[in-house]
Amino acid sequence: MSNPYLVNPGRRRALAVGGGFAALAGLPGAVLADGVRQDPPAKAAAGGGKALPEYAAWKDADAMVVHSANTIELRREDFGHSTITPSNRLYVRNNLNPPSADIVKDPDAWSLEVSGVARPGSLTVADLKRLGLTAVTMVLQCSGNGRAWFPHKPSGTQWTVGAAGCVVFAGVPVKDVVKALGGVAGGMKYMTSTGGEILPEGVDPNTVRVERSVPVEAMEDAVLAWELNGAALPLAHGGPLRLIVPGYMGVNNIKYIRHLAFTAEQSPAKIQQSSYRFYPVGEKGSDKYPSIWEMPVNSWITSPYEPGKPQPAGRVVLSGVAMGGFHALKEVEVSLDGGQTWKAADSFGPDMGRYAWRTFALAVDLKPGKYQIATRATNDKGDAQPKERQDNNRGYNNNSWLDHSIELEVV
Ligand SMILES: Nc1nc2c(c(=O)[nH]1)N[C@H]1C(S)=C(S)[C@@H](COP(=O)(O)O)O[C@H]1N2
Ligand SMILES: [Mo]
Repeated sequence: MSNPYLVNPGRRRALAVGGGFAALAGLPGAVLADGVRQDPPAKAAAGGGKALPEYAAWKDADAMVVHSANTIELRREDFGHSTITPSNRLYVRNNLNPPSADIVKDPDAWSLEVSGVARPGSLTVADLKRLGLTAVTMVLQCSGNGRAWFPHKPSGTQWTVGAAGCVVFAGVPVKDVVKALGGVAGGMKYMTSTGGEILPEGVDPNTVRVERSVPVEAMEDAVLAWELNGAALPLAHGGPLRLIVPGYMGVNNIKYIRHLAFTAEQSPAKIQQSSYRFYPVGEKGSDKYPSIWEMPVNSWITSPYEPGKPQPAGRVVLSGVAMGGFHALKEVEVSLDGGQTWKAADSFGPDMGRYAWRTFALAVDLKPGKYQIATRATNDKGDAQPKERQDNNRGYNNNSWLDHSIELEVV
């Protein structure tokens, strides 16, 4: 089969697996209006043909790229336009193998240890359910999302845009739990949470443990969640109980949480001390560099997105998702000419609050030609997406509008 796109739509996905970007790589590559060349992400399709792991077998296989058993992303063309990312299309990222599925058989029995409060103790999920209830719609996004575009090829999964979703979590506000336990103990500056994975034997636990600290103020909006998009939180997303820190990068949202601690210092775990730090290429990570906490403003086009397939001339509705990050989204603009001129796009669909993303659209009339479609979001604080990514060793927090732009051929 010489052209993988000349197939009936039902088979498109199957053939696109592992071939979508490879096909694109065969094209000359997009030349921007200002002469900057943007190469397609070379390694993005590397794991595209793998099967879903058992704990995530319920995911929508056609919509996902399986990089590895612990790293699964949503295809750019499968974000949809209904604001909420269905659970079976939400990306998965595990730093360690997930615990046994047995832990979600009786979610109410899962117990959480809480320390660094006036009256430390253990609470089961059943206990937590009696303390309070809230729901928050938020973007969950891996800090490595967009890593595929860093030219120095940082180690780690070569995510493009699909390590993000906008979902609803329900659970108890952390504030309510803290109140029930007499308040945060004096001098505590961080909220530190520990994942419930079984650690491999014979290694220093601090080198592998998934344990993250965030500033104690983050407690204000944090939730201990047992529900995702209206159903019990699945193991793949941290069931039976997960800490949610809205506006913070994915890594701070600890799955299968077993210990919530208010601490004077940040966790001694490697994942806190040296990994997930923003530092220059070629350097070694350490606590002198900023931790990956607050999420930056970002946006990207999700449709039309059919690499290698030209669009017919005439009216086209360009659409995508835009998020303010830690702050609420203010506006999103679209460029058809690689960032030389911009037009405001309309947000549509429900506004689900500061931490959710918004879908946006711009209808345009396009003559035959090649267009470099870029989007640029700005948040309430006044932060706008920069043109260029900010280089850093691990390839975190890529919100470059240039990297996220797409080439659209119109015939
Ligand atoms: N216990 C635990 N929590 C974790 C992780 C993990 O490996 N273990 N990975 C973190 C990272 S890096 C990300 S991006 C998100 C991914 O959440 P998801 O798999 O539900 O999409 O969970 C975070 N919380
Ligand atoms: Mo992540």
